[in-house]
Amino acid sequence: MKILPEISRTLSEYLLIPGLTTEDCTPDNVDVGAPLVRHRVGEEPGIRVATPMVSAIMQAVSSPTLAVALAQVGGLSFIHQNQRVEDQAADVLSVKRHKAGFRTSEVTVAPTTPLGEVSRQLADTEQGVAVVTRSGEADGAFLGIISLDDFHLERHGASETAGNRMRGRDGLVTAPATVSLSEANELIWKHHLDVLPVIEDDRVVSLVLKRDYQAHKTYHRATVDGEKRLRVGAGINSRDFKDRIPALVEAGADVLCLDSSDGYSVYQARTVEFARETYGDDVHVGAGNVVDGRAFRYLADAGAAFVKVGIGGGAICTTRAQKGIGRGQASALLDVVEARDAYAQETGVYVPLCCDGGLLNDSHMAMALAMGADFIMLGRYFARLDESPSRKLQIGGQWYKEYWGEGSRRAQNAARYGQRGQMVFEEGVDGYVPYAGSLYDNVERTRAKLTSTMISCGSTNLRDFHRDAVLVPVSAESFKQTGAEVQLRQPTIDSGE
Ligand code: RVP
Repeated sequence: MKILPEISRTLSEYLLIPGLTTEDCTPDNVDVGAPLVRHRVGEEPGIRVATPMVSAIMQAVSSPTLAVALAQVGGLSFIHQNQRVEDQAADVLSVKRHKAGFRTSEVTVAPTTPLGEVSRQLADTEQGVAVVTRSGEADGAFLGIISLDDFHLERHGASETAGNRMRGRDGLVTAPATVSLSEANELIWKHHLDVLPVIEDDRVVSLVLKRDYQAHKTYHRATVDGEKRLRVGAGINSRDFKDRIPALVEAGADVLCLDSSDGYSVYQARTVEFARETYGDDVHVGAGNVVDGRAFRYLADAGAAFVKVGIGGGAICTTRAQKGIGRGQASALLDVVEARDAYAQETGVYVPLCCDGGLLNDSHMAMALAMGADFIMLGRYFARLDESPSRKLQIGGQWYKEYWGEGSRRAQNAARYGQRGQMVFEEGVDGYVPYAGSLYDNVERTRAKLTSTMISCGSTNLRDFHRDAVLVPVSAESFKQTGAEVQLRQPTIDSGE
């Protein structure tokens, strides 16, 4: 037995001391971008994020809808692994179908499809335009397009066919698959188009919509791959990885992450080694969670793409009470950061750190990044938002969204907790979090706060922030003084109302 001399501390036990703010420290100059995967020191990583926020590998959090929104604003989601391999791969594929500015047609019909059916499918998928192919299949020969502007059910009748109202291929402006987004937009404006079909081998590979033009301008930070498709991550476990990894790779997952409450295990090393032996450097597998330097070193040596830090701090987590394992997030992070930096110095390889769980407000995020984390994984934060998959409901006049832990009875994620079959005991709870609106607004606000903190500390990028941040532990007494001391007249912006 050994007792570590330092007390286990949380992120709220520290404050940042401002550094010199110079003329360079303007919001436009601050870059909060971060590496996501291991790389040689001084070289560019294979994947970066412009917004250092990723969504937790949880049923209540990372759906395809949330993954698309988060990638659009520069972060990344990890589709949860507590589902059948085929379902998870389908989720990944549906995110990868979103190309920044290019979109896969969600509705394809045949020329014989009745307008009533076209209208129903467009409404179901919230789309305004359908592709018409000879077979009615997405990979069928392209015949034309039909949009809500091309017909009216009352005027043309629900049984009239799409072929009679579509805009035929001959009269359409189209583009080849090699077209860039700016060229596509040029064509749209020049020819007054609302939609530009992109064609390869007589098939529609994507559509560029005029109404997405503004969106693309807005999402200039989007996390995209070399083909401008949105990036997405996926959770895996150390049990069925030989089936799950190939299916996720095939579906186009950009990065994988072992989903476990305690990642310091030979099973994690074997999973990472399997991926490296099978795919070399092409497939990135993050590992964790860990709370000390030994565990970091073990997973980094095994080839982990990044290492996730945090045990027991999650908003829905009861692991510390149930099993007595864990460590305050600040202490865990500081220990692992030291090991990460020593590893980089010794081997020339930088293994990014993800701070996972227990970030209760935006200042915790700044604190974790100041301490040396490269990016942050959040569950509760994203669960509160419109884009999360959970139910929104009203309780006592207030809006909430459901949020449940992967260790809860509801989630039954036995693989994450090293249990077999039905879970024998729970390590998480099932509850509600106050609804907080749209992901786009919330992430923008969080970025603004982080930028403002970095400006106060005199840093214009996260590398400098890691190096120059000065932190101070706070006493219990001064900790009490961080909140507003008056009765509020109206809700704050952050309460999501
Ligand atoms: P939070 O952001 O505080 O909601 O924490 C999310 C993290 O909590 C997840 O990324 C995961 O590491 C952990 N988690 C998920 N489920 C449970 C549980 O049921 N105990 N914990």
